[in-house]
Amino acid sequence: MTTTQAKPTTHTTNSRLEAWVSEVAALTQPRDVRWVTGTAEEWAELTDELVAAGTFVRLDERRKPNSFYCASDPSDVARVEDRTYICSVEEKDAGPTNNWMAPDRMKATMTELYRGCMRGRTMFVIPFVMGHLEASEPMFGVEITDSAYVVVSMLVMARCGDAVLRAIEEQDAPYVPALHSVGAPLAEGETDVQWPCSDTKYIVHFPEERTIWSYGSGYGGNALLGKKCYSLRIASAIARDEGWLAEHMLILKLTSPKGAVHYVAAAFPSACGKTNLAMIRPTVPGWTAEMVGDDIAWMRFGADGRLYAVNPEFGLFGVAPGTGESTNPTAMETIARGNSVFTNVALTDDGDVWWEGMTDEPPAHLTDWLGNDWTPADGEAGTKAAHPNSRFCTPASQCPVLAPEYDDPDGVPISAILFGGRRKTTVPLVYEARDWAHGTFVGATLSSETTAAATGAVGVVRRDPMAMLPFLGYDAGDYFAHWLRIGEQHDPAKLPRVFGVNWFRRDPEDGSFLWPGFGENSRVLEWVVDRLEGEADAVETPVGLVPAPGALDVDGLDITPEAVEKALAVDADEWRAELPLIDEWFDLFGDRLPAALRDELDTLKGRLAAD
Ligand code: GTP
Ligand code: SPV
Ligand code: MN
Repeated sequence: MTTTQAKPTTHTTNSRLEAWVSEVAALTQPRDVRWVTGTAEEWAELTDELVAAGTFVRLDERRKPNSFYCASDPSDVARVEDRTYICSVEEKDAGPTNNWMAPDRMKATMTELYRGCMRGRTMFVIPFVMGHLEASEPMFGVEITDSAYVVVSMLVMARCGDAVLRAIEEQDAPYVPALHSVGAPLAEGETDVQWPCSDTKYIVHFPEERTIWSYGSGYGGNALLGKKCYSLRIASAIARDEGWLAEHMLILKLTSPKGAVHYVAAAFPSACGKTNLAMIRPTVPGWTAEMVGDDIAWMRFGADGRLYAVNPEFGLFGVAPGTGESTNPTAMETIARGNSVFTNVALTDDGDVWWEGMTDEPPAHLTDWLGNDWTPADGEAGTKAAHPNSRFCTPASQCPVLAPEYDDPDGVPISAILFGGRRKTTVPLVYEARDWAHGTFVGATLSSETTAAATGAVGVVRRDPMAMLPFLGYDAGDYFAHWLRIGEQHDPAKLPRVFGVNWFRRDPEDGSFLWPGFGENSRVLEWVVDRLEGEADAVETPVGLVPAPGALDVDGLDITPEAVEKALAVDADEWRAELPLIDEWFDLFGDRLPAALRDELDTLKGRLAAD
């Protein structure tokens, strides 16, 4: 890493980048400017500094090598959807599901916030690329941040550093400028806090300019700007313009006992099971599952007419609670290899981490995420040791079942897309859409209970189209039209087949999950792949095709046939209760709602009336 004073210097031959860095430094007034190079020495230097500052606690080298515990400010623990804006030139282009402000007004407001906001801090410049550096058109970005935590996390989550900067220079390539500040300047001699942040937060996107401005938060999705801000909000706007898809989807490689390979993408809202499905250890004998991606898929059509997906990320930013040997042993193995940052989990007395769901029995004593002593008695009294949205940040390369295709810049051909949410009622374990337009309807009407991944109430059912509600960079009505257009412009026989899933249905009698989930979800994947191969039977219902009696493999499954039946059931009364909610949802889009989706809704109404 190179260190300089905050005065004009030459660090890059790209004069536009040099000028932007100087301009930001002049506005934000950092103590110094450091260009991130991506070396192991730099990682060691930064993590040492974070330990010295009290932000990081180094974990025990034998338990979690080169890994760190970190607790945020208790107010800065999740994405802030109410502070997230799409500042398109015209309000209508942000659509009814996004916050909007005129770009000039937003820039004026934020420029005043940025003025002097890095005083007393180091300003880091992180050249990064989302996706492969060897892609035919690499998707570059440069994040400026005054948070070393953000730098360390970005080094895990994206391909960063000198090689990227050289490629930007050599190709004179466009890049997304992404400006981030925690918004906590330090006065002369003022000692820093463990987790600087501001009560004023703005997470802002200028889609036409392909620019990101973020202020006030250090939390992942608000601050690691390559992830949701670039790879979903900005990229979705680029994808609409260029005819591809930037989606909140995991990518999974499945190999059947016969050796047939299928790649499946799945969109579930935040904290609804993507990382777990991406890392699934199948319980069905003979099946192999490998991870390509766990959160984001960029999908483009190949010369052969099929839809190819790449994972633009380099790391995993996973929900910690619920991750344990019995649920996600793959993740446990990934983090055991070290090189990870754990935020808002609990710290054990022997320098390891713990969270609810890691083991059946908690350790006898912990330091909880708020820094308090914690014993199992506190747990019984309802105090969580880890924040529900605590996260592990770990290199994807450490995943023991990472598919080799992860390294292929051309990606993998997708055979099936799953849309799923967290629904206690109504939505069956699995159902298949009749065709692409119906699949688009299934995605556009996807609903889920809110989770701790965003601030606000948890457990409230809302529509979350394609699991993209918080991540769309433009009008959702136009987004639906984009999906439908893709179906019209491509060979239906080569398009992925679309399925809906729900691992989270509850028994109305006792509130327990009807389906065991996790590794057992391989039974659903088996049915999906067998459908693709023409080998599994289905029956028509008003909402789509569900497994015919006996078609879902339940051999050796530890639940009653009645529970399976309840999990798979399509109850016409429950679905009829859903109709006014879908009507209300569609009304939000006015004349920007594609007619084909109204037609799908009318078809559903007709089928339910006849049922
Ligand atoms: P983001 O990183 O926020 O996008 O979340 P995600 O979609 O990757 O969700 P993740 O796989 O991390 O799971 C979130 C929570 O749901 C964790 O607590 C999991 O233990 C739990 N979970 C995941 N899969 C299942 C399942 O099949 N059944 C049940 N009951 N819980 C699950
Ligand atoms: C999500 O909330 O969907 C996440 C975590 O994957 S964050 O990166 O914070 O968005
Ligand atoms: Mn996510």
